[in-house]
Amino acid sequence: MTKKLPDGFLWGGATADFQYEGGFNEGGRGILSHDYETDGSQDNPRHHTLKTADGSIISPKSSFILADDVPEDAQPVFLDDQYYPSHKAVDFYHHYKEDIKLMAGMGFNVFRFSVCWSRIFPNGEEEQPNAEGLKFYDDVINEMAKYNMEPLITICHDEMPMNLALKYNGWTSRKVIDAYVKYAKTLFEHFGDRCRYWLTFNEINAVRGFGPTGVRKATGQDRYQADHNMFVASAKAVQLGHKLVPGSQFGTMYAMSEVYPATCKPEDMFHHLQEHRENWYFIDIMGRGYYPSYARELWNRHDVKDIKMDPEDKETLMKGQLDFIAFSYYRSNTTKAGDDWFNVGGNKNPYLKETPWGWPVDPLGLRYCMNEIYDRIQKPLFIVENGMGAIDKADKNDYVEDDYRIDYLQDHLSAMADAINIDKVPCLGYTMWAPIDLVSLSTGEMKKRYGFIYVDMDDKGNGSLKRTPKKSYNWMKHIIETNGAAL
Ligand code: BGP
Repeated sequence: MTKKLPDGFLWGGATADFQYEGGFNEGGRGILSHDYETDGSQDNPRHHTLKTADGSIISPKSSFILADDVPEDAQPVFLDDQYYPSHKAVDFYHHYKEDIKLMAGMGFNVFRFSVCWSRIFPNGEEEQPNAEGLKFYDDVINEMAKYNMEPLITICHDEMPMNLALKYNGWTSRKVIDAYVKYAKTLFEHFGDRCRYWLTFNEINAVRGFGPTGVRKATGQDRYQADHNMFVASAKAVQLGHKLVPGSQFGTMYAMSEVYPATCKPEDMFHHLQEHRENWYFIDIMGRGYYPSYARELWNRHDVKDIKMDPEDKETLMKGQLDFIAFSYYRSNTTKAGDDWFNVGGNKNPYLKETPWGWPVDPLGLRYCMNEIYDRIQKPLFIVENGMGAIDKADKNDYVEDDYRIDYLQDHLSAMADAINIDKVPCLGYTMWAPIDLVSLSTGEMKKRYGFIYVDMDDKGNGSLKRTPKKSYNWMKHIIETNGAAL
């Protein structure tokens, strides 16, 4: 069966502002929740070390953004001896022309990037947006247009202006819904003439492991309240976007990893069903527009007593359903009865090889996921992240022979093509994570690289930042040229 994809298929790459952009104190940008993430050199790879105004040091253990004990009146400051990767990242802020040209060289017709919320509303609550921030993304989008590359904009990639996190306890507050909708409206009004595809959130179900952005003590009750508020925020943005940007299409991005039962023991299988619902919860609510019947059982499992909902939320969710289902896929997981709900991925799958980071490599799992999501929601898909984090060894000319990456992508793209061509699952496009080396989210390091393009920079931000295509660059170029036929 041919691997050639339908005409109009979107080929591209995906990035996130705080991992890629840098320029954290330029162009009027405000402080972002993720500006406090340190590099991966400490025990906890995603560490946030803050010093509050009263001089105390806070090192959170597990929450996504805020330590459990950040006081309400905290004014965190940066520590001099600490390296914060988001501040510089790999400096797309000053390299965007060069980077877009390199991506266009591979034939990308779409590029997924996230707008940095605090570049547009520095503290999240200003009356007027920051004109310099809007101009930066104008420049980026206009540069892309020169190469017929269209944007896929992530409105919120895990982050928020730090002020909103501290003042309102992040997404637990409906005030943040208002701030988000105002921010989204600004983007629609400003970029809507050049952007048809939008993602309201990145990996919204990742709150399972990380906790919702900006929330202290992200336990069951607060977590599920924050989730609800994000569902409402997304649904409001979708409705507004449809009105303000005719023809626009919306997704929210899910972290998908097919979860297998460890054995065919009925208890493992039932646990697997419940485990699935931990993720389907998000897709069902946002894709179908209402809470599923199993929600109550899920809340009970997480000690959730009562989620505050406004009377009009039900209608908002129904009217703000997503147009397509976007997802990331890197790996599959295996679960068994008794596993902690937060410990997905703790079991080995004896049938799969793993990446250097212990992520099982499972291309057929991608085809399985695509079928499963489409069977359930019946809306087109968009694969907006997939790729292989590896330790790349550059030669003296900064050239990397990344055959392992080519193998990974070859197998995953073939599985995707089979889902589209054989199983008839509609899929709008594929944006590989990340077309250029950038800071890894889970480790805060540059050691874990994904790109087709090598960036000369180490974990502490040292290096020339020179960009050099890897072997996979030309390979991908050929795949795109043939619209998949060469797979
Ligand atoms: C996803 C995120 C990305 C990205 C990717 C790879 O969860 O949406 O931001 O970083 O994972 O993860 P990592 O960088 O930890 O390897």
